[in-house]
Amino acid sequence: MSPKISLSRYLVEQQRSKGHIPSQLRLLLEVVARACKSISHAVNKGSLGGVLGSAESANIQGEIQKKLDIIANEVLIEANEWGGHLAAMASEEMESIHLVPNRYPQGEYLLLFDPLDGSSNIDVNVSIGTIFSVLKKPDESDAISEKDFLQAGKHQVAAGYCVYGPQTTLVLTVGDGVAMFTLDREQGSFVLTDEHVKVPEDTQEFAINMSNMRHWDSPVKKYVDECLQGKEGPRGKDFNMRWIASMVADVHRILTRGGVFMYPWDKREPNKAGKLRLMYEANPMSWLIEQAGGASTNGRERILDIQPQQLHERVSVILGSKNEVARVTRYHLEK
Ligand code: P6P
Repeated sequence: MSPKISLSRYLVEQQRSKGHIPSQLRLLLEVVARACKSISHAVNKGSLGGVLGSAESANIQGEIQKKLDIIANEVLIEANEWGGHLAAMASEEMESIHLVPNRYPQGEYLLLFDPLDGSSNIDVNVSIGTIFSVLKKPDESDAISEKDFLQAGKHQVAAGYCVYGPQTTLVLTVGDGVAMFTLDREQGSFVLTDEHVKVPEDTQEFAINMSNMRHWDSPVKKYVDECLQGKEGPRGKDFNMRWIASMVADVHRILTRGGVFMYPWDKREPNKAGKLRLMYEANPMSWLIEQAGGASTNGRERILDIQPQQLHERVSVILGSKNEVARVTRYHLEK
């Protein structure tokens, strides 16, 4: 029986062997992991903890907040304020950035997060999760402002998510592949369960909200129609479809067994690039997918190359098995 490798030991040994997890970043990742443990505990209580249902408030996105959205956001802020590793934070649940209070030392990192993604699934006991992205504070800036966050996803120094499902699993990259850690509730620690996550280059499974079909652009319609034709059609093979309406759960399935996830631009709100947010949903998930050998585009360009203009800007997302993402992207570029 090989010894259990905890998250802390993994980060120390990665730093010792690869040298790209400075102590402040290691502290940041351990603090985020501890916050995810607290969020998992609150999520797992469900109605017994009085945390289900709406908070009777709306966020910057105009979405009704669930009680757990606010709890998760507060847990992440309180956990990260005092450590001296952060200069500021940004959250899907907060309109503007959150500066580390002056009473605490300032660090060199910026933390962005969707504290509880997939909120529509909370009350029906379907997997949800926390998504996080870490950037470095620009050296030249002293007073941190929103523009310091507006860095392309390729500049992330760490990214990950914690999925609260049958297991609570933390999935992490610091730019040297993707590792998965499962929460051992008896020990209270995350234990390494997969160190070299790889997304199969091909797949027979696609994920999209089919109810939006009539609003899609033609490249997406062409791709999905070919999948639905199965082995009698141009793809020569049958496809399966999944849609959990929780990006963390859909991405976790793709990291585990392959697939292609699409939340593309559609005609419902033509002035919006897409539904998902670039900075704290698409960028961290895209880096994880690429680090595991997959691909991620907005239909036309690599998501990690997109220069953000606004903190909460949205983006069209096509990510997963490399060869499928290449096909969908090709259909967009041919249009
Ligand atoms: P729809 C959850 O609200 C989310 O942001 C993603 O996690 C998920 O993939 C998507 O929206 C689901 O959207 O329109 O299918 O409910």
